[in-house]
Amino acid sequence: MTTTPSAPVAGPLPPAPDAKIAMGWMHTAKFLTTAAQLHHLPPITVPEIAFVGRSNAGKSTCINTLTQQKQLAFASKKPGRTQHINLFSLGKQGVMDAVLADLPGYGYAAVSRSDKVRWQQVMVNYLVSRPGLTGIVLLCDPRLGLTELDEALLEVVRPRVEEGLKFLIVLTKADKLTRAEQAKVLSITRLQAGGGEVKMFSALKKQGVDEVAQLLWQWAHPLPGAEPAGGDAPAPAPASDQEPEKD
Ligand SMILES: Nc1nc2c(ncn2[C@@H]2O[C@H](COP(=O)(O)OP(=O)(O)OP(=O)(O)O)[C@@H](O)[C@H]2O)c(=O)[nH]1
Ligand SMILES: [Mg+2]
Repeated sequence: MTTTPSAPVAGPLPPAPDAKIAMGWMHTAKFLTTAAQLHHLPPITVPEIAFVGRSNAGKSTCINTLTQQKQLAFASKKPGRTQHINLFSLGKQGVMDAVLADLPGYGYAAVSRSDKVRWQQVMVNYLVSRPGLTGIVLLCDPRLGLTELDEALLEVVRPRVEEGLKFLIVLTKADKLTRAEQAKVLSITRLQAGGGEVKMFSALKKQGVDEVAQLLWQWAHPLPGAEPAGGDAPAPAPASDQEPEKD
């Protein structure tokens, strides 16, 4: 079994904001754009935070819960629902200061081999080379634990995490576990995470929501002088008012 990279060393985080501030900031989320291929993504000059994980892990639902918007990201009982990289802008008063990226999940059995390989390539390229990528949230169903595919992803991002990319494992669907089961899976995953951050989360029970929002706020608002992990210092840009694509 491999372990995740150690906690990032990129400089201190700012103090955690009040939960209300973090949740208010999250609520400003707006659909920005969608792309099937990496080179179709616009260049982003603010911190970008990617949500990755197995298909059906709860990525889109987590984004909807954090942003307190029911249908911002497409969530579905049917795995493989998210097939594009969808970007959402965040920022008060229309000034974009961060972007959330909802990525298609991996490990969905019903997808053809060639589609799987194509997607894995897009995702690896995204994780390795996306400028401005500041943090990765790896979502994981605690009933499955970290699978081989999750561990392969961790290996891919390890060099960037060592350079300061922020990293958080969110164990979703906590409502499906008893308190005792939650405590057990948390400690096992923390061991696997090699000291990296792990949080329990339930969209249904709103468990862990404030905590994750506060951490993402901290990632996106580095202390002045701190080196951004993803590239050049972010410059505020106007948020887009574009509506989500209906499908
Ligand atoms: N009970 C419970 N169900 C959840 C929770 N989060 C997500 N789900 C359910 O899990 C299923 C998959 O959720 P999605 O958010 O679409 O998962 P995804 O990771 O975006 O999936 P892909 O787009 O296929 O990669 C849906 O039926 C959700 O309602 C949770 O916290 N509790
Ligand atoms: Mg999804």
